Amino acid sequence: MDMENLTSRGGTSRIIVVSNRIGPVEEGKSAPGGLAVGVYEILRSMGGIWFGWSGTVADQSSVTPNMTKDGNITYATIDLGRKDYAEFYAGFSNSTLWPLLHFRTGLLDFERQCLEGYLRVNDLFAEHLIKLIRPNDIIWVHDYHLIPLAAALRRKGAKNRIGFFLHTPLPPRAVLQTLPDHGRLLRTLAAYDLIGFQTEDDATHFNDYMRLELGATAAGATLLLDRRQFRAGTYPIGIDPAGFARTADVASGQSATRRLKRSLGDRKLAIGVDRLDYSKGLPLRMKAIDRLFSAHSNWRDRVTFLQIATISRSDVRQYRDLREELDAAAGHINGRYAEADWTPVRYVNRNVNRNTLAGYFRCAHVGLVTPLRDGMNLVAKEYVAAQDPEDPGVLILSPFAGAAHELDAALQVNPFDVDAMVEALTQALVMPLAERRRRWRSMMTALQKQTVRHWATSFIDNLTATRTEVRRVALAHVSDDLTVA
Ligand code: GDG
Repeated sequence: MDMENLTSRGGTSRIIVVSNRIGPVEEGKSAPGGLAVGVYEILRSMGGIWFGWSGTVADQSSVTPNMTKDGNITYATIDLGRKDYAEFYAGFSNSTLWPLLHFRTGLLDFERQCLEGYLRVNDLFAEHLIKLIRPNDIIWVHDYHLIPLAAALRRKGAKNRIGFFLHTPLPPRAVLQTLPDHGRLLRTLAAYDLIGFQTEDDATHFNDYMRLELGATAAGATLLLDRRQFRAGTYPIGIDPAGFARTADVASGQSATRRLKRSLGDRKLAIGVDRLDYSKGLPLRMKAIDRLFSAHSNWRDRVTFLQIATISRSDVRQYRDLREELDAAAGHINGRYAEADWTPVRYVNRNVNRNTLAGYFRCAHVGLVTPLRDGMNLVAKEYVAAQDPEDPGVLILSPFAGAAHELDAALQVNPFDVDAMVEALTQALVMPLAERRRRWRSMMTALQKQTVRHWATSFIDNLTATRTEVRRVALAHVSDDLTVA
């Protein structure tokens, strides 16, 4: 799929991607999230407009978007005012929705004022967008910051095809019910034509919530609610495995990776790379590293654990608390086991260059990806793609990452079970080459089946087809009283 294909379907369809943050995130700035990595990859090849927040907090939110062009991507960005930022971004998006969507109701902070701020910023996005879009444009909205955006656009008269992709998990109905006024927010999803999820479980939770909680009815794969018809589907996000493999291969010969290898000597390397986020299971991972050295003292001085944890959302209290907890955990392990010439844990809060990261993955014997809950987890996929096919490392993966469905040849381990993580670590460190190769080949095949390009083209193709398909189903199943907006 590319812009030519879309154009040849009649009309001048452009793809308009909308997300809170836009990419690529510059080095040295805040942590690049998986969304920016995935969407950037796609827009670079397909072309289109990317609308979102510039990342700048100003006195007032922007009155007009700032437009810049880079190759075939046009960026349209707005600054957020301090109040909008605090209520929409730090407040409702990241203190209420993020913990809710990751099953962490105990961490949920809810303020009505923040919900109002969230709805207000979604209206503001719609106000800017409505001036940018043309009737044939296809609009693809990303993630939990923008749930009510299509409803806001429809109120302003947009008739376009609008799709939504949720990068996080969607928890079951009983968890969603803990959000005050949940129905008001979640029924706005009916304003989209297609809603995409990372896994079947997420899509099932959505269907159950819509039917049992809001009274939506199903006609085939189409849901009907508030006189609107929409579809939900599963679109697991992928990476560009061949491209990432090449990057890792080249980077492994470059100075950053060579320096890392030299500093390890004969020791093995275990690596973790995560945004510093409580969904990623970092304190329990540190506990497992601690227990590896206490319960299996033979591994002391023979393994180094490198954890790259880029600072994220540092104006949200839970993230500041987590940072303190991890500083203490890393310090504690090093204080207890370090030798003059061996540091068990290298803990890095800096944002590392993407090529360098690929090189680090390639020389790591073990990749530790142990989130407590994660929509997909691209790091797991990148770690696999970066491996040397002749001598691949071992991925230890939580079953609570969306990626676990495809990467079933990883060593899967429950991250709440510290002893099980220690066992997986010792197994990974001594795993024979034949088994490593067999597991790696199986995982690499899975990655090649579901690339980031496949993710985007299947979503856009299905979104493009929705109206026709929905109309056909509607004619077959329901009275013509229902609108096909
Ligand atoms: C959300 C969902 C879903 C990390 N540190 C550095 C760095 N990264 C890159 C990784 C990877 C991306 O950021 C992180 O993606 P993840 O998928 O692992 O996690 P989230 O940021 O939580 O992403 C997640 C994703 O959206 C996509 O749908 O998979 O479940 O939570 O690409 O490599 N990149 C660089 N320096 C770093 O220090 N350059």
